[in-house]
Amino acid sequence: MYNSRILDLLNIKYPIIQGGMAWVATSELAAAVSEAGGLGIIAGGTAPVEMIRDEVRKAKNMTTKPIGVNIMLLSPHSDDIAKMVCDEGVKVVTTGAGTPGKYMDMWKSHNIKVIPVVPSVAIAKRMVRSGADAIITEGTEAGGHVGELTTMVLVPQIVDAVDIPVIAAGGIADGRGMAAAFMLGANAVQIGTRFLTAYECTVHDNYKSKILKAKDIDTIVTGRRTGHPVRIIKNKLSRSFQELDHNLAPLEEYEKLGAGALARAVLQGDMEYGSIMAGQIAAIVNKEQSCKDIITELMEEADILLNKNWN
Ligand code: TUI
Repeated sequence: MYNSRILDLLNIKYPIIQGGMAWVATSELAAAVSEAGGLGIIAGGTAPVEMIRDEVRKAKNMTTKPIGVNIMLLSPHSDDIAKMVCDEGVKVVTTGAGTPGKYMDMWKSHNIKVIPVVPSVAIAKRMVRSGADAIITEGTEAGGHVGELTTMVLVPQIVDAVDIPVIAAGGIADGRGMAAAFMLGANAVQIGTRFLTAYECTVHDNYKSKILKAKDIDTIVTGRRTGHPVRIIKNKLSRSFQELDHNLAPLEEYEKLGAGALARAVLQGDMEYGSIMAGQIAAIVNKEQSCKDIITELMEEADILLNKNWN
C-alpha cells in the first residue's frame, strides 16, 4: 500500500502526480504541485516544441523539485518533444493517447523515468516489456481522451499483471478516492480535474466555473466513432458531436469540429463550442484552493481512512 518505492523512484514526498492536461498543465501549475510535494507535470498536448521547452525552463526557475513532461502521442510534435526532454534534463515523462515504445531507448539512455498511461491490461504488459518504470492506469471516468474500463476494474487487474509501481487515475479527486485506489493495490494516484480549480492553474475563469458547478451527469464521451473518444462537459460542442454520430457523418467532420476546441475553452473561455475536458468526478470539486492545500487535504483525508500517518 503506502510504500516508498514510487516516492524514491520519482524523488517526491507524497504519492500524488498531477495529470498532464493539454494547454492547462503549464509551468505555473506543475511547479506549484512539485513545490507542494507531488509530481508536477507540464503537458505537451499538441503545442509546438518551442512552447513546451519554454515551459520546462520556466518551471525550473520556479522550483528545484522534480518536474515531469506529458507527451500526447497523437501530437504531430511528439518526436520533437521526445528529444527535447532529453536535452533539457527532464527527469520523468508520462505519455498518453498511444504507446511510446519507439522513444524508450533514447529516454532510458538519458536516465528518464518513463510512465505510460494505459487503458488496458494488454497495453500495460506491453509497456512493462518495453521498459516502463511505472504505469498509470486511467479509468474511463477521467477527462479527455479515455479508454473503456473503469478505475474500479482496471487498477486491480493491472496490479495483478505487472510488477512495477501502479498509479491509479480517473475519478479520483479527494482522500476517499485516493484511499480506495490504495485499497485496490495502487501505489500512487494521478489527479487532473481537482487541479483545474487550483489558484495556480491558469485555465480561463469560465472553465473553472464550469468545474465548480458541474453535477454528476454533466460529462459525456464524444467521438467514439473516430477511435479517439474524449470526455468533456456537455455543451453546444458535445451536442454537435452527437449530431454527427446521429447522421453517421464522415470522420473528417469530427476533426473539423474538434480542431482547436480545447485551446478555445482553456485560453479564451469559450464554453459553447470549446472542448471543456473534465472527469466525471468534477461534481465533487467545489472550491478553489492552492495546490499545497489540495495536496495536504488529500493526504489528511486518505491517512484517516487508511489509518496511516503519512508525515
Ligand atoms: O491522453 C490522455 N488524455 C488526453 S490526451 C488529450 S489531447 C487530445 N486532443 C484531441 C484529441 C485527442 C486527445 C486529452 N486528454 N489520457 C491517457 C490515455 N491514454 N487514455 C487512453 C490512452 C491510451 C490509449 C491507447 C494509451 C495507449 C493506447 O494504446 C493503443 C495502442 O494499441 O497502442
